Amino acid sequence: MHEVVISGTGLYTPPEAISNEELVASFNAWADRYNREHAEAIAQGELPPQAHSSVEFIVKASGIRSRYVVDKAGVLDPERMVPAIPERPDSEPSVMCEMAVAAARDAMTAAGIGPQDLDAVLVAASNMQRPYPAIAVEVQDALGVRGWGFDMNVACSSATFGIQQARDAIAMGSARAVLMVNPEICTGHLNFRDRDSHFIFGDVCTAVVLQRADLATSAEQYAVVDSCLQTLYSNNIRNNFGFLNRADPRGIGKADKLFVQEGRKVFKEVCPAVAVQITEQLERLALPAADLKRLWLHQANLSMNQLIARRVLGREPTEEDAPTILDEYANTSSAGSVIAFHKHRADFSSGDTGVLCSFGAGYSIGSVVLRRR
Ligand code: CO8
Repeated sequence: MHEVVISGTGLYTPPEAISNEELVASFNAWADRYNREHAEAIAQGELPPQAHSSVEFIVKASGIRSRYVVDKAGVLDPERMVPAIPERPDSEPSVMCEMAVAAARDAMTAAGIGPQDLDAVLVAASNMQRPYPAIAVEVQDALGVRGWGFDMNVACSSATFGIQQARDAIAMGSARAVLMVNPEICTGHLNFRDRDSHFIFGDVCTAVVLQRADLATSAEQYAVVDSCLQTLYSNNIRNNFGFLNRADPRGIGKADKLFVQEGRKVFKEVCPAVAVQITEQLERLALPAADLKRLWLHQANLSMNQLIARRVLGREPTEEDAPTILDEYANTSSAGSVIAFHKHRADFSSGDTGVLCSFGAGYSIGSVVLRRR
């Protein structure tokens, strides 16, 4: 079995951002118009009125202050509230491929490798823009990588599950190095007219190069000490969009199926499960929590992260213990914990250890112990 390291990470951040203030103004303009247009039905109790969203609620409930998006104008237009992303001809790179290639090049530069050093590409994300050909195979072709690639979806845990797939392939000798990339266009599957969730997500792409330790040459390397995955079936976060939607005899003319969740239940059920998973993993590794320098946690909700970090570390966590990026990026699904790792490790010295952890729909939980070489 080969030892495996992360030898580089990359980040592509879309150029446009939306503040809470802008998002709430758009939502409230739509809600006011909706209430005017449906005044009679609302007065007769046939339809519920749409309440205003609020910046204060969003910050207090989630910690989110802004999000990057692939298209700002389409999201903010109260007539539309859907990103405007024109379909491209098959001869052009897909949007997901373009984002993936940008993040991948960043990660490959950091790792000091070229396409000839990679044997595989995994595209791991919550939403794929098409079922086939796999986005991973398109990315592989765009980068000039020989070998193989496939897409995988484990919702918010796609990246940690992807890291374990890459690690297994390298450890067993079926690849020398794997590019694992997470193009997340969450705004494409978010209902911006749903007050409970319109503020939650943003768009981004992260990339991770995993390599056989004896072949890695980059200045900064993180040994993958251990990875632990868990799935627990739950209906509390769902996306029912799928190819059979059009086959439902009652479905014609129905609205798109988008992201839905029972946020409170998710909070209550997922936080303890994550804390137990990390704690048991550390026990199995005989690694005291006090020896951890950092938790790079999934970025869905600030209070969730504080609760998990408190349970794992057994004390009040600082920003250094569990850094926050969701204030700027919002929930970027699988990419969140990788962004935290990408941006918050400059102070690591040889031997310093941290846990990269994701959690989300499925439920799915992935925790990866990383040690700076
Ligand atoms: N503005 C003002 N008030 C609001 C708003 C709003 N926008 N929204 C709700 N309220 C009100 C409610 O009406 C309610 O009022 P009342 O008390 O009078 O009934 C009150 O605020 C409280 O509402 P909630 O109980 O819903 O609020 P919470 O405190 O629970 O906060 C959160 C809501 C922020 C959603 C929180 O529950 C949360 O973050 N939970 C965890 C969610 C989570 O981590 N989910 C993971 C999802 S991501 C994933 O796994 C994969 C997804 C793949 C990507 C998909 C792309 C789209």
